[in-house]
Amino acid sequence: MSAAKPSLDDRIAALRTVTEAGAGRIPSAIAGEAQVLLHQAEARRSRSPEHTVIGVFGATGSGKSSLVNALVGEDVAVAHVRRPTTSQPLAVTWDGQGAAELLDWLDVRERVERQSPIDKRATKLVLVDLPDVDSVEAGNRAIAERLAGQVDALIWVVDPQKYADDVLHTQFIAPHARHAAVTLVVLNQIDLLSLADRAVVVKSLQSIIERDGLPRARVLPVSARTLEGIDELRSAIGELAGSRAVRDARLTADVQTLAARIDDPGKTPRLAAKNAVRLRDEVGTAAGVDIVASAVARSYRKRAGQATGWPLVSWIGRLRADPLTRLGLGPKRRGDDPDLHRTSLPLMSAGAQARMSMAVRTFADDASAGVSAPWRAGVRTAAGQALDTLPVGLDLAIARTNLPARGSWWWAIVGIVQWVALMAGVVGGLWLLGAALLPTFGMPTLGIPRVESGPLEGWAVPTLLIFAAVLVGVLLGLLSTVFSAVTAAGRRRSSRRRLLASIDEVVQHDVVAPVSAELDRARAVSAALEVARS
Ligand SMILES: Nc1nc2c(ncn2[C@@H]2O[C@H](COP(=O)(O)OP(=O)(O)O)[C@@H](O)[C@H]2O)c(=O)[nH]1
Ligand SMILES: [Mg+2]
Repeated sequence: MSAAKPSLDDRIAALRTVTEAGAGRIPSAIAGEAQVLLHQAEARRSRSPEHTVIGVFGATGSGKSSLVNALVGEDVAVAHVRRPTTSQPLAVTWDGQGAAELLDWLDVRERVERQSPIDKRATKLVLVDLPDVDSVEAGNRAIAERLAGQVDALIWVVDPQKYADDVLHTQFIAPHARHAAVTLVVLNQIDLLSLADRAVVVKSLQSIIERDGLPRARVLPVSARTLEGIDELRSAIGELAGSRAVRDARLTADVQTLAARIDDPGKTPRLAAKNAVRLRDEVGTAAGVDIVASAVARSYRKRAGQATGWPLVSWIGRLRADPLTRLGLGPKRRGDDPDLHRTSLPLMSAGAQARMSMAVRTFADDASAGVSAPWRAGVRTAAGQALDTLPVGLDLAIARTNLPARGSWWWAIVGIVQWVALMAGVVGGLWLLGAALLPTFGMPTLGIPRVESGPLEGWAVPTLLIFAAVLVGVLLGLLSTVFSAVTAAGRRRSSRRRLLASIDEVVQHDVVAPVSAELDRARAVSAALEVARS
């Protein structure tokens, strides 16, 4: 954070961010107040921000109207025919041209305009004489209360008799304590006090004001009758009206106070990549990644067995269905819509569902560790919504995955060799059979050649052919089994990898993204709160 305090604009923008990003996470009453305040801030700032509106508040008979007259130097307030007691606010404006809209917004209809400023710094001033805050008329009280919420600065007028009145302090002054910087407390009618008593009363009033929560508010002793202290009051008003910072102080304090009442979502941790990986793996397992990967391996081995096994027995394999086809994941045909293609995996079992919910919940809780309760609940809800969509989404993702389903190039070669070997064996067998049987039918004898030298000397060639055929068939079968087992294991691994990549897309979209959007919101609110509060 920079050392410079944020401007009022920054604070208002921050509060707006808080209400927008925090919608649903902030108690609705406070959210409502924030809306009202934002609305009010916008309204005030779009209506003559150069004018300073100062309201004169106080109890019945404290001398508010007299004080306004004394400040103006004419009987503007009392002179007004329709005002036996003040029941409608009256605005005295300087440089009033631009202030009309502002007064409309304040709903102050009685207006008087004056030319010469009460202080040279207060060239653009609106001084509002108000009904009594303790008026027996509820309507009058309401007007005073409303304007206390709208003016830029407040003057509290008290008199020596009622300055300590508890109701005035607890119900009116204390609730506006946050505006101490733009509050003046005027002890009027000091002409009624002896010099010695003045000091005592001012001191006493000062300490009450401090207890109200306004330690820095100035207490000004004046008399609207003798005009004692009026120049000091004019000068204090000039000081308020002359500074932009003062004009912004009221809204700044309102934004700060409201922001302080909104709970900070807290320090939001960054999403840990390893947690997303764990989520993917757990969800993948629940969705049947291992079942499919092992089906890919078994399918490969089955087809390898059919293609490369000993031809006399390998056909038996054909009687069993292919494990991949059984899952609805057989070779894809052109024209298949991958988005419509569902697998025939059994619907997620209750156990798998539980495992998936657990993984999603764990992920949400880990992701929101240290975040305040409503935001944590929000993160959990955002993640929980995925539980409805995940089963179908995951199934489609598995169906969409391009699984290694093709055979290996060497199958055909081994297959041909197996057939050649078998043929050789058959030739050898027929040969021996022919040699034994032909003479009994009176046909010419079939010669059986023998090996003439070497280690196999003396062996009949057809017998050797049979032996060689069996040997080649068995050895090749064994060798192929070993090869295909190794390849199948590789395919199982690569299928797992591809399936998990597909699963990851779904998990990212359905779980990780909503959770991280929720955390981004929390982060935005936290950062904006810091600006609005500082
Ligand atoms: N002695 C004295 N009387 C005052 C002073 N200011 C106001 N008054 C009187 O107090 C009464 C109420 O004054 P007013 O201005 O109508 O009070 P408001 O109800 O607060 O507007 C009137 O009779 C005034 O003349 C003052 O400074 N000294
Ligand atoms: Mg009055």
